[in-house]
Amino acid sequence: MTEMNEMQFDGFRSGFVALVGKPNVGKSTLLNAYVGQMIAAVSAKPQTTRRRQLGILTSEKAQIVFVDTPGMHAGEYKLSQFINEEAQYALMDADLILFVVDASQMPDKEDQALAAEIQALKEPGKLLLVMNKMDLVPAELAADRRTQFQKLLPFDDLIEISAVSAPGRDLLLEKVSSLLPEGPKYYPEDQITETYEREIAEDLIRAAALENLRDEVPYGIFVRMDDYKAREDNLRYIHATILVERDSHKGIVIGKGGLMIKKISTEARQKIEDMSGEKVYLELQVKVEKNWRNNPEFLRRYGLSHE
Ligand SMILES: Nc1nc2c(ncn2[C@@H]2O[C@H](COP(=O)(O)OP(=O)(O)OP(=O)(O)O)[C@@H](O)[C@H]2O)c(=O)[nH]1
Ligand SMILES: [Mg+2]
Repeated sequence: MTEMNEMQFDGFRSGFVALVGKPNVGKSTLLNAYVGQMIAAVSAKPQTTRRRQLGILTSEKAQIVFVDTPGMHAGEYKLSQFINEEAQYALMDADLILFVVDASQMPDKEDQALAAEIQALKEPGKLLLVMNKMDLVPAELAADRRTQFQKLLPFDDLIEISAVSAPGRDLLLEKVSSLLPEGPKYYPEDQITETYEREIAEDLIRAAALENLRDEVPYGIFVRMDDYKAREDNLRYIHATILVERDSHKGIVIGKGGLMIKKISTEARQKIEDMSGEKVYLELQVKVEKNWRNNPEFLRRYGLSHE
C-alpha cells in the first residue's frame, strides 16, 4: 500500500482476523463474546462449526472482522475435506491469524501439525498464538504450559486468555487492533455478521443435537430448514428436518417415547429465542439420508462443497 493510500484512512485500522485451530478449543465462544451475541453455535463436542462465519466488531478507531472457522481435523469424509478447506481459505485471506489452542491440555501432534501448516503461510507479526481456557489451568501449571505451547511457534507472540472472562479478551482485542493495518470500514458499523438468522438457527439445532447425542450419531447429523417464517407479532414458526445417516440413528435421535427429540427441541428453541429475541414455535422431524457426508451431490446442494 502506498503512503498516499494509508493517509486516506486517517489512522483507522481494519482487517480480517481468522480464528483457527483444532476442534473444540473455543473459537466460536470467542467470536460470540466479542460481538456480544450468539451468532456461532457452541457445544461441548468437537466439530460444531462447519462453515466460515464472520463476527464484525466496529469501534471509532477500528473494524475487526473476525472469521470463525471449523476446527481442522483429519477425517475420511468428503465433508471433512470441505471443513478443512474452509479453514484454509480463511487462513489465506486473513490479515492476522489467531491460532487458538486449548491450554487446559498439553499440546499434541495435531497442534504441532497445525502450527507447521499455519506458520508456512504467514510471516512473523501476522500470527498470534492464543492460549484459551486458562481458567481451567491450575496456577502452578501455568508457567510450564506456556513453555510447552511456546515451542509450537518460536518466533511469534503468545497471549493467555479465557474466552469466558473479560480481562483476557480485552487484552487480546487491544493486541489485535494494534497489529492490523490502516484500512477502510469494510462493513456498515451496525452489522455484526453476514450469516442469515435461519442459518444460525440450523446450527443451534445441530449444536443441541451434538450436546445430547453420543458416539458417532451426532456427527452424521444435518439440519435442513424447511420453514422459517414470522407468524403474528414476535412469534416465529420453524419447521426443520434432522437428517441422519442410518436407519438405526433415526430411532436414537427420536428416543424412547420421543424423549430425546423433545429434549433437543426444547434446548434448541431456547437458544433460537435467545439469539433472535423472538418467541419460537419449533417443529422437528427426523429422516434418513444415507451416507450424506460422502455424497457429492448432497454436499453441493447444501453448500458444503467447494467443487
Ligand atoms: N472453561 C472454559 N470453557 C471454554 C472456554 N472457551 C470455550 N469453552 C468451552 O469449550 C467448548 C467448545 O467451545 P466452542 O466455542 O464450540 O469451540 P470451537 O473451537 O468453536 O469448536 P469447533 O467449532 O468444533 O471447531 C464449549 O463447551 C465452550 O463452552 C474457556 O475459555 N474456558
Ligand atoms: Mg466453532
